[in-house]
Amino acid sequence: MPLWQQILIGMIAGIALGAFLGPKAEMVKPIGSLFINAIKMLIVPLVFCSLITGVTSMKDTKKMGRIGLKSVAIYLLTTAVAITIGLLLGTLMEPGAGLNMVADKVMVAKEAPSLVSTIINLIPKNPIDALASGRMLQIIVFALFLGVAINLSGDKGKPVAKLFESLSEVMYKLTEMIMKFAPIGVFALMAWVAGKYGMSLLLPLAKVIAAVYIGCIVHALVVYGGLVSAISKLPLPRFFKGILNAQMVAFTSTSSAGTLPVSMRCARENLGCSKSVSSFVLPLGATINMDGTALYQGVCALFVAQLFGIDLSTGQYLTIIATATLASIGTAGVPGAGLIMLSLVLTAVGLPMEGVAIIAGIDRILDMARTTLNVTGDLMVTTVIARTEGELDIEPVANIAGTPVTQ
Ligand code: DAS
Repeated sequence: MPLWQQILIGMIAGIALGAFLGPKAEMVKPIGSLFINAIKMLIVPLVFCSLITGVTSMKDTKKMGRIGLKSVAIYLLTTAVAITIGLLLGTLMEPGAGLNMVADKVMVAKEAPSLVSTIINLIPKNPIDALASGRMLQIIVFALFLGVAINLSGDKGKPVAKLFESLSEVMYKLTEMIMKFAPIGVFALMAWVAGKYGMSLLLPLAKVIAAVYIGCIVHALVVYGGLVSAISKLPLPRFFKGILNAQMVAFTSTSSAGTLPVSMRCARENLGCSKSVSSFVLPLGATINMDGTALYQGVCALFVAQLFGIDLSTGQYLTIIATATLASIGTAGVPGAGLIMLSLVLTAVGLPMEGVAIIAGIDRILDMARTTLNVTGDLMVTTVIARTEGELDIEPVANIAGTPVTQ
C-alpha cells in the first residue's frame, strides 16, 4: 500500500479516536511528538548538506543566481495573489460580522524587525551557532557561501563536495526510514487535535476556518494548478498525487521545515525534478515562501476588524497586503509561527491585539491548512523552475505518491 494511503488511514483513525476519547486523546500525543521530533532532527543536516550539494552540482554560479531570482519572483507574485484571495474571502464571508466585541486589554504586539536589520542578520556571525540553533535563513546563507567557495576551490574543493554529496544521500535515506513511521505519528497527532478541539469551540469560528480552507484550496487548484499546467507541462493529477505525502505531513505536523525531507523525496521521486534544483529551491521556499500564511493573515485581519466593528480604509488594505507579504517571508517554517506574525499585521493597521488571542484558540486548525498550502507552493515552484532549467524528468520515475516503481 502506498505510503500516502497508509498516512490517510492513520489520519482518519486518529480523528475517530479523538472524537471518541475527547480530551483524553491527549495520552497519545507523545507518539506524535516523537515522530515530529524525528522529522525535525533531519532538518538542519539535510538542508545544510543538500543545499551545499545543490550549489556544488551547479558549477555555473550564474545558473544559481538565475534560479534564485526566478524562485523569489514567483514567491512574491503568488504571495500577493494569496493575500488578495484572503482579503476577498474575508470581505465576502464576513466571518467576524455581528459579534460586536469591545477591545479592552492591550496585548503587546510583536515588533516588526526593520528591513535593514533583517538583511544584516542574514549573515551568521557564528555559523556553528546558527546550525546548532536551527536559524534556517542564516544556515541557507552560510551553505550558499560555502558551496560557492567549494566550487571556486578547484581540485581542492572536490573531496569536500563529494563528502557533502554522500552526506545528503545518507540524510535522504534516513528520511525514508523515518517516514515509515509517518502513519503512526499522523494517527497520534490527529487524535490529539480532534480530541482537544472537538466541535464545541469550532462552531462560532467555523466561518474563519471555512474562509482559510476555501482560500487555500482555491489558491492551490487555480494559481498553482495553472502555473504547473502552463509552465511545467506536468499532468495535474500527477502533480497533486505526487505531492500527497508532503501535504499529509505538512497538514499534521504544521511545519514546512519539518516537511522538507518529505518534500525533497516527492520532488525527486514523483515529480521528476533534478537533485540540484530541488535541493536548492525547496529549502529556500520552506523558509521564505508561505502563501498559506499570507492568505491566513488577510482573512484574519478582516475577521478582527469585523469583530470589533472597525471599517478599514483602502490605505489600510494596502498596508495589510504589504505587511502580510513581509510577515509571510519572515515566518519560520514551524508550528504556530504565523500566529505570532499576525500581531505584526494587526499592529500595522491599528487593529486590537485581542484578535490574536481569539484566533489562537483555533490556530492549530488554521495552521494545518496554511502549512499544507505553503508546502504545495514550494513544490510548485520547484517543478516550474526545474522545467524552465530543462531539469524536469517528465517520465514518471515512481508510481504516484512516492513508492518507487520496480524497474
Ligand atoms: N506553520 C508554519 C509553516 O510551517 C506556517 C504558519 O505558522 O503560518 O509553514
